[in-house]
Amino acid sequence: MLKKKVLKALNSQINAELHSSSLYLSMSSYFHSLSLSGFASWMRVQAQEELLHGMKVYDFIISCGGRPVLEAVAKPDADWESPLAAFEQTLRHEQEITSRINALMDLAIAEQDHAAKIFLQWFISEQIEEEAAAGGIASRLRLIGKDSSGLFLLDAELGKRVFTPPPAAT
Ligand code: OFO
Repeated sequence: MLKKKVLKALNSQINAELHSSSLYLSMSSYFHSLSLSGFASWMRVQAQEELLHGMKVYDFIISCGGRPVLEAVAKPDADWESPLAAFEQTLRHEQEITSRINALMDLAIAEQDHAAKIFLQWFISEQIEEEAAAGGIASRLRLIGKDSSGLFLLDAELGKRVFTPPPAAT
């Protein structure tokens, strides 16, 4: 059974993940408006992954006998100054999510909630990848600058990312 404080924090994490999903879907729409279909597709995959992260927390709460409680999801931004600005925001956003996950882990440790600690380990590792991906693309966009051929090459590369659904539960 989850400790009350841990349950509250996990519920709040569902909301944060759903907000991440909504933010990245909004960025996907922004990239479509620039005719950057590879960037748009990359962000759409990212939005799908965030939804999965939220569902992972949702399912964990249920498997521990708790009840997930959903809250309103904050409205995402809709426009950015440039592709670089969107990826800089993505990196900042992921850094904030990392802080939230770290705080959740601190809480699980303080509350001696061992199941939550094991569960959160996956998110700790995932955040390393999330920050590296967003930061890497932002760095490449900085190098590309105003070179549109570089931008289109990166667009083609990002378009190759595919969403891999997790194996169905048995
Ligand atoms: Fe769920 O990792 Fe990004 O926000």
